[in-house]
Amino acid sequence: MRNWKQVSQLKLFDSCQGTLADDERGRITYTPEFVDAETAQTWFTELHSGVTWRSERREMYDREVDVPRLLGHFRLDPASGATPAEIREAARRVVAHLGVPFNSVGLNLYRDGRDSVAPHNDHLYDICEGFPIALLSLGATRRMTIRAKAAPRRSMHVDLEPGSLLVMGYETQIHYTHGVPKTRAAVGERISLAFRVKAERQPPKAGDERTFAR
Ligand SMILES: O=C(O)CCC(=O)C(=O)O
Repeated sequence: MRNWKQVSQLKLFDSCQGTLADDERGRITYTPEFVDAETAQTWFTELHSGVTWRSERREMYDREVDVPRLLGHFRLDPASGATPAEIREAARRVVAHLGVPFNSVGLNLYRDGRDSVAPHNDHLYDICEGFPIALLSLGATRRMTIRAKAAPRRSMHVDLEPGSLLVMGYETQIHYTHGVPKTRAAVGERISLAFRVKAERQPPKAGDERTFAR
């Protein structure tokens, strides 16, 4: 297996694919073309126009700010009649591929390079222990930065291409943050589908990195 440093360096110059991490801090895999390019484009177009995107404001320190992207959400247990066919089909494929009973999909729409998600981990009280998070990307490629919270403090930069699937194990949410930084590059719109096995709401667990307005 490649070590972390090799992987992060490799990503700067090459296309990233396969297992990016697989140790006691968790497993991260990247599968380009999980969905073929034509399907990814069709799903992007349909979801872009078909989802009722909402903007949110969140507390950041002592003030409220806009969340810098638009959001959507559908439950999958079972999917309601209002759930777009593209979401149902994407969920079917991701569940079949990973064998994980995802019951929730969060949608993010990045309108341009000013939209982003700040470094964070998923709240551990919000997801079922042991289950990974899967991110399916549609539209423009955006770069995700994944950083270890403690030494050895390695970082990875993964270009999330349309049709790709990034899977982050539960433990990675304890040991890493992930985020999609803003960019000055002229990038098109991107939609991500974040599949999760959601738990009943519980108090925060140790290891949760609480971030706001991400
Ligand atoms: O857009 C992405 O791929 C990342 C989304 C994310 O980190 C989240 O929804 O928590």
